Amino acid sequence: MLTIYSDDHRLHHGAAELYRGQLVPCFEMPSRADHVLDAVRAAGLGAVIAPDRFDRAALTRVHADDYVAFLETAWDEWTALGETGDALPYVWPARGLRQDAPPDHIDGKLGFYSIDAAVPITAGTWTAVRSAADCALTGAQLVAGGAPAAFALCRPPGHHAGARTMGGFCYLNNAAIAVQYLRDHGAARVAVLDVDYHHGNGTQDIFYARSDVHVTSLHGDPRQEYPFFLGHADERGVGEGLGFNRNVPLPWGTDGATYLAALDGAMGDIAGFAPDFVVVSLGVDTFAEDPISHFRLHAPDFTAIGQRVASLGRPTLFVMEGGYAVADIGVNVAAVLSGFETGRA
Ligand code: Q9C
Ligand code: ZN
Repeated sequence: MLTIYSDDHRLHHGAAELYRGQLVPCFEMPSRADHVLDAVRAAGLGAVIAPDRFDRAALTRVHADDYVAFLETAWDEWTALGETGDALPYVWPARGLRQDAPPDHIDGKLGFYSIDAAVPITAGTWTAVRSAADCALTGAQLVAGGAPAAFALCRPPGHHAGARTMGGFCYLNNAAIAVQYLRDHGAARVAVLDVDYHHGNGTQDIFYARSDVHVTSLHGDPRQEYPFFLGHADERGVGEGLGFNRNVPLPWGTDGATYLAALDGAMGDIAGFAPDFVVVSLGVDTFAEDPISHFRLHAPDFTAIGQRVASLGRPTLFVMEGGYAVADIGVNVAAVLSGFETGRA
């Protein structure tokens, strides 16, 4: 399968994030993508190509126009204050505060358009974010055109970004943008399978009231784990979308066997939906050595995940999400993709 990748991701490099009361170097760093690219090449998965440039309109099919405008201008508004470091939010419209009155000042906007502080905006963030979305869109274009599979090596990741919110290292929801592109180019039904360690709150929220997109997420139980405020098993969708969202929260310490059994339990639902395409939000932060996560998967488990996805027998777009054990990310991603290729054969 082809991999779609842009060097533009390097332009996004936050300095620090809050971690247990301290400012520490951002876990979501450029070298993550380098390791994935190296491993994809070493595994001989296929050529690596640059993304095409897509219209801004492909982004606003999923995200609100005012939110995209915020992302486009945030750095300039920040530097106009004389600031030179990263832009970070520090106040949010939580319970008891107004959510219907976007502020004018950049400090207010940063909080209005975010769910947490793990989203530094730097000089090159918008360029990197836009190119990551282009990678996902190029992958969607490939599978829409008949390719059996593609891998969008997106950085920064996307699944925590909602229609009008950034959060959890995510700005534009690359997977959701790709799903909507597929719907706009002939697909009747698209299934999302999110195997990142964290619940894909943004993806869930974007498609929650829709029956044309089935979203399944396996993740750390939100009673114990980020994002804490979405991802419970009783979230099944709303209105027309009722029955088209499935969450499988799992406890800290979940090992490969338990994880794969849970995945098997969800596969019938996805197959029964008879999707025209499958979009996999591919995080490998379920790895045993991940520094911010608490599952215990190893390389053979990632191969098995790829084989399970292949068993669906549908054209599949893999979209890179999380994974922070930097030296191992590439091997684990390549294991999923190789498992898919052998499972398909
Ligand atoms: N500051 C993805 O895997 N922060 N995002 C955890 C450490 C949020 C993870 C606390 C983790 C977000 C795409
Ligand atoms: Zn994650």
